[in-house]
Amino acid sequence: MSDDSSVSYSEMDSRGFLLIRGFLDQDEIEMLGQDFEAAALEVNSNYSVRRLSSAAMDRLEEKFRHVNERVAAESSVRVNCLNDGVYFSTVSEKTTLSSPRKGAQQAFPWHQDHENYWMWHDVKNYLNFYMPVVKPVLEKSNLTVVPLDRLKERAPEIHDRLLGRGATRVLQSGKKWVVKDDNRGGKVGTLDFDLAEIEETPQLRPGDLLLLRGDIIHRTQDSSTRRVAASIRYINSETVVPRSSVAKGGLAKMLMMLNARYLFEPVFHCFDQSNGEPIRAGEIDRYLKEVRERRLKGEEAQNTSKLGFLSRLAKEKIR
Ligand SMILES: O=C(O)CCC(=O)C(=O)O
Ligand SMILES: [Fe+2]
Repeated sequence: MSDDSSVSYSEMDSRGFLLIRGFLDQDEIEMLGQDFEAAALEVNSNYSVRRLSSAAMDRLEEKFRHVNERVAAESSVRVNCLNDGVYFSTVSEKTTLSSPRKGAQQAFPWHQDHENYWMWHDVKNYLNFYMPVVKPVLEKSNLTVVPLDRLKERAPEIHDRLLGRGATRVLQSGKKWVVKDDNRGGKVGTLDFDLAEIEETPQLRPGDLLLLRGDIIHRTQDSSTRRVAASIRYINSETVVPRSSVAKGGLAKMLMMLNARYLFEPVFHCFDQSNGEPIRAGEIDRYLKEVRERRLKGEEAQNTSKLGFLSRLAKEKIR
């Protein structure tokens, strides 16, 4: 394990992210590299990702647990359940909402993550373990972040509105920057400066860990080199997920959920089985893992029909 005595875990509250150098050893980096090569492409049409195998995640879980304990001891963030993990590559392996064609560069503009916000609701108690696996150039193709303290200093109102939130994008419009609300539609607000003025880009090597809270604004630095990063997600199993929050929202949300219906359809099944009782994130997580297992064995279809999902969404919306 790397020496993390110099890491200030309390920055998870004040800044929303932290960096642990040399978190993975050489064997673990190679293991993830091979796992990436062997992984199938997800049926997600929002972006091109491959999923980590559960064996790869199991091998690293002990290390993650140690970090989560330190985070809990020194900040308000509480996570305890490894939910899922994907590989983000700077090369798109298919046509998606964000990539015009297969083989094109895949770079994500400023955003707070979408799907996890809709699935879990609580993105403060949510961590993204982001670790480059293939990283040819130190100063290129990193993940650029907006530190919470710098955002608060520069745009306190927008900072307050974005805290604990997800499903936004920040897009340039003339001399201003609009924070688009992909959850309900419309905008969260407008910035009169470029986020580049307050951004930070930790220069990552393979095996370094950039740990981000779920509500941090981030983007791909550039996609000029072929970089692959593992992104493993932790949730808090005690979070109560309100059924109405999953389907409620605007058109952008509907489209992105439709593109990732393989993730959301099982969540609705889980609610169906709960007889109207509140469900905790841990129960949904368990069910999703069972579904994943069945899909891997070929016992269940990888995806569900578009029409079926749209009709389900419509029913959920008017419940
Ligand atoms: O790897 C990238 O460039 C984007 C990753 C990202 O957006 C994420 O981990 O949520
Ligand atoms: Fe993201």
